[in-house]
Amino acid sequence: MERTFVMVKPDGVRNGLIGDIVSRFEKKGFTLRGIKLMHIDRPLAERHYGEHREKPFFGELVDYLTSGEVCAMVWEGKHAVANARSLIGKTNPVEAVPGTIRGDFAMDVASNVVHGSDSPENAEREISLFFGDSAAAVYLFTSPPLTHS
Ligand code: DAT
Ligand code: MG
Repeated sequence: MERTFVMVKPDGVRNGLIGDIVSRFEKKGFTLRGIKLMHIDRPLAERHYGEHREKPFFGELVDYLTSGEVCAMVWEGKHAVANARSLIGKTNPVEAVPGTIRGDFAMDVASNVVHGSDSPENAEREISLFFGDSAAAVYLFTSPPLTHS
């Protein structure tokens, strides 16, 4: 069984989309393994999106991710990474088809409501970052570390 890291971003939390997003993953057949509401700090946001450090939108991306609470989740299932990415839809909501989360709930690439890991390796890295002992964050609600499966 594969795991993936999914996060409802601050605009998704502000707009009341946690329930709908969780529901879509449950109905698809995923198993929820971890969930917490948290406010992430800038170093964690920068580590999470480290691959985009040189991109012109990096500063704006970190501002956005730290602008409010996020809902961090671990979902498990067959081909969890690829199945989650297909539920989420294309990065740019303009291209995300209706029926996907971004196709239904987002307009702009800079605030596209949800994150999903892009590979099993990155999924485990992100699960450690957000659910491991050393996660540099203020937890509103917390759960035991999920680093060891
Ligand atoms: P994804 O989130 O689909 O994996 P990504 O890893 O390429 O997409 O980019 C990470 C996030 O960065 C993305 O969800 C939204 C933001 N982003 C990507 N391209 C952008 C752009 N051209 N302008 C502003 N934000 C962008
Ligand atoms: Mg990505």
